[in-house]
Amino acid sequence: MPKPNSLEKGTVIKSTGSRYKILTGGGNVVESCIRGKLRMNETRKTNPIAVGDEVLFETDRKTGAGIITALLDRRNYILRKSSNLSRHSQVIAANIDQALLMITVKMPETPVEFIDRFLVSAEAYRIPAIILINKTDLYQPDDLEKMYSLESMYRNIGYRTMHFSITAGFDPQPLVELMKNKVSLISGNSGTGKSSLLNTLNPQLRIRTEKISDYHLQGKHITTYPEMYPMPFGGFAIDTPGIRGFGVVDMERNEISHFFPEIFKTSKNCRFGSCLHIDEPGCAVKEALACGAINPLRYRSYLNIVEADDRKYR
Ligand SMILES: Nc1nc2c(ncn2[C@@H]2O[C@H](COP(=O)(O)OP(=O)(O)OP(=O)(O)O)[C@@H](O)[C@H]2O)c(=O)[nH]1
Ligand SMILES: [Mg+2]
Ligand SMILES: [Zn+2]
Repeated sequence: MPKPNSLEKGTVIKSTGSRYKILTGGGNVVESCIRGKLRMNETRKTNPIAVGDEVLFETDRKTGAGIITALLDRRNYILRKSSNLSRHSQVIAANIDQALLMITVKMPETPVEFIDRFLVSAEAYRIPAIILINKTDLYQPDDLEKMYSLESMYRNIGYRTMHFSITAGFDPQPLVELMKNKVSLISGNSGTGKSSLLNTLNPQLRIRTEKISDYHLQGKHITTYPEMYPMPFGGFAIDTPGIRGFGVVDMERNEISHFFPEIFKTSKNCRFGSCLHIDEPGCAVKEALACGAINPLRYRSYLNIVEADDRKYR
């Protein structure tokens, strides 16, 4: 009788949907696939196992390849839908300490609604989110004005923001302090400099980066699969492909406001407990909007998510 292969525990550091790289406790990296039975279980998710997942795997004695046999309980995870109306969702990463959203005011411009959809998801999965604004070297006075007003909008709500230029006069220290000994997800639209940041923090990495398109002023989707990298100061960072749109997942209409902290706080004073803050009488959110206490950009993002949700039920 052949001896059964021994089971080992490891962390998924790369996932292409069919092939996985696993980091073992001993620091080895094992190329793996996934046992068929495991794959069947979760039908609505395009990827049953994601970067950051802890798994059990067997090693084939002959080839040295791993076979994932079990997914261990997740401490947390963050999901997105590829579009609002899509029924399929994708686990972006699991077991993360924080999500860093890298945005740019131009080259490319990150839309506020994109930021807000990301923040809503992070709130929904209770993952602390921090906004990083990159490419300040490119900003003219009007761009800088826009940047400061974004920062003040998000700081007033309670989000931490930082701004810098990775390629001009970058001081890594604030990021080192932020990311030290933590698992950080780096997210954002294509071309904002996510991979560049990780190359700068860990020069051994040499992750591929590419100039954005001159014509569309958009990134070219250079990073194609999420991958987790060790950081020299302790901890890991997960580089992810630039996302086009961020669909929020499975929320009831009356739940969406819970993930806009300032709207949620204000909504306690609405006349009706069921208020959706659209056109109900005695709506404290509409009042706060009228007097400038709630930012109209945030309210617009809120409405767009509620209305996208509306379409789902038609
Ligand atoms: N001017 C300027 N360019 C930058 C800065 N940071 C990164 N870049 C450039 O922006 C381009 C895109 O950077 P990447 O790191 O590939 O962007 P990414 O976010 O990883 O993009 P995807 O992998 O497509 O999602 C590269 O040409 C970088 O050199 C910056 O601070 N200022
Ligand atoms: Mg990249
Ligand atoms: Zn209301």
